[in-house]
Amino acid sequence: MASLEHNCNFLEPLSNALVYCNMAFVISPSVDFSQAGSGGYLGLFNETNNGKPTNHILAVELDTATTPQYDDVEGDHVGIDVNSLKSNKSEPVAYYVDNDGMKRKEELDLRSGNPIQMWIDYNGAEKLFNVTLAPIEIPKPSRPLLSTSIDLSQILLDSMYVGFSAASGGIRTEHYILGWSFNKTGQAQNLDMLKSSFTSQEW
Ligand SMILES: [Ca+2]
Repeated sequence: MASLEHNCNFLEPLSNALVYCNMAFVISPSVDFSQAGSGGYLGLFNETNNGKPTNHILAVELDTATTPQYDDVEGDHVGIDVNSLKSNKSEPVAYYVDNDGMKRKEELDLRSGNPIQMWIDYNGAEKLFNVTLAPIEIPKPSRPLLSTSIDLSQILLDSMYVGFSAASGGIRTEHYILGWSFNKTGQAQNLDMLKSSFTSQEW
């Protein structure tokens, strides 16, 4: 369905204050987010519309802040959001190592500046939504980090936009989409051609 590379750089030292460097892959019926909040609102929601089925927004968030009111897992996490900042499912940012029986997880650090690739796959027949991550130099792990049942036909409207949102708060940050591909009806084009140029650069 979609594949992207992500890089999030913190430009100032981290303090104990709640800081945000959040990014999300988004499917939305509108590109008007003028009423959306920054920081924990991901540039997608606000206090009033958060959680409402009328949003028709699906997002896969990469979130560096632990917000208790959204039942966030501790630390950097990836979450599948349906109309709400309270994720349907979320996990600390990590990937499964293929050559170890697919049981061992390696942590990923959204603050490192190292490029990360994320694959978002949806099987419409099985209504299965998978999110898989890995460092850019690692091929797609066969075991996804997040796998959950979602009926997208109940969420998405006939006409939708696909893109990204990023938000910061409490600290100056930069977010990079290094490349992405999307296919509505089958496997998205892989980004191997782009990958070779990324890995030859210093990050
Ligand atoms: Ca979150």
